[in-house]
Amino acid sequence: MKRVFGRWMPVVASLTMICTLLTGCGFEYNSETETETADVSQNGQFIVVGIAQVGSESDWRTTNTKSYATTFTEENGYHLLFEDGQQEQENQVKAVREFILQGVDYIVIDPVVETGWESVLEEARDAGIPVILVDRQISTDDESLYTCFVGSDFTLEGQRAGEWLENYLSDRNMNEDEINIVTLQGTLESSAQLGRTEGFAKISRYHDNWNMLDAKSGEFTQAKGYEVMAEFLDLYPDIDVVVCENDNMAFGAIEAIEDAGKELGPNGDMIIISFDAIKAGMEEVMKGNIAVDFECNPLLGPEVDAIIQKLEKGEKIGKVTYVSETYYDFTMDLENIVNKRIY
Ligand code: GYE
Repeated sequence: MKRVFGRWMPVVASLTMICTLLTGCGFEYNSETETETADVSQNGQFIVVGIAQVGSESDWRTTNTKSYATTFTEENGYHLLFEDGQQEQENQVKAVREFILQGVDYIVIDPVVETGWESVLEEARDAGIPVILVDRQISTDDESLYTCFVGSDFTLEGQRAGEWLENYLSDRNMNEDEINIVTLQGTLESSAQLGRTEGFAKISRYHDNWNMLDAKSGEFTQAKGYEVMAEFLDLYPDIDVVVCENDNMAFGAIEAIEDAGKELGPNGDMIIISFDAIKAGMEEVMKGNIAVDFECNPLLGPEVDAIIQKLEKGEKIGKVTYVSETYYDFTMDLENIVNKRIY
């Protein structure tokens, strides 16, 4: 599927400023629009990719953004237009509309939430621009609105977390005990939140003794994670398990638990189950503050690159590709893995 249109059309381009974080990576970080004629593809020399990122709410996200920036370089034949949605769908939709206007070759979206994408994706489809969904999915009955998805299977991650807890409790002869559980959820209605919550519930619903005391969003941020955990500690005097739907919220929760004078870990007052397994998260596993961390791979740039290269050659691609992931817990010797971890 070769679309010459996007590469040759002189476009109304945005006034660009270089994103501080990614200075030197040669990508454009769009801010206010200004009328200026430019051919971002430089006469078809580059494949122009517009990425509508969620925001910069977590370390996972920072690594994910870096992965795009280091993949979609001019050396690799790309020109990258990047927009940070600051956790607002409205900003992402606006970014996609700008990409359409600019006649990019591919639109890549990490959708902040699952619903509300139909009209803008229809516009992209009408313009003939392939849309690749990355990291999070959308909910729609019309699969022709996007070309494909690549990212994590969040429901599986949540389910494996539940299964891990089952095994942990049975290893300690605690499977009949009353277990009080609170959940720090991610951004509500995002795939990562919906999947992890639902996956864990798939297991918890078989255990009448697992008391799901409360669940509240910590927006995937450390500050909010602290706030929500402090609130839970005030409300519930006897929490056994804290499920944090990402590592940054777990870092906030650890601080709140320490400030409340409680002890973390298998021999302490409560344990934390987390998701992402970024290097700093795994270090907390090594310290015993996080009991288990379910890996979520942020290095999605090369995955998207592989898809685009196939599309360029007219090859078939799968509609949904899940990346493979594992988990790390307090019983494992993690030193070598942590030392090699690049994020
Ligand atoms: O777990 C979290 C980030 O969508 C997988 O978003 C991603 C999640 C990740 O903010 O840290």
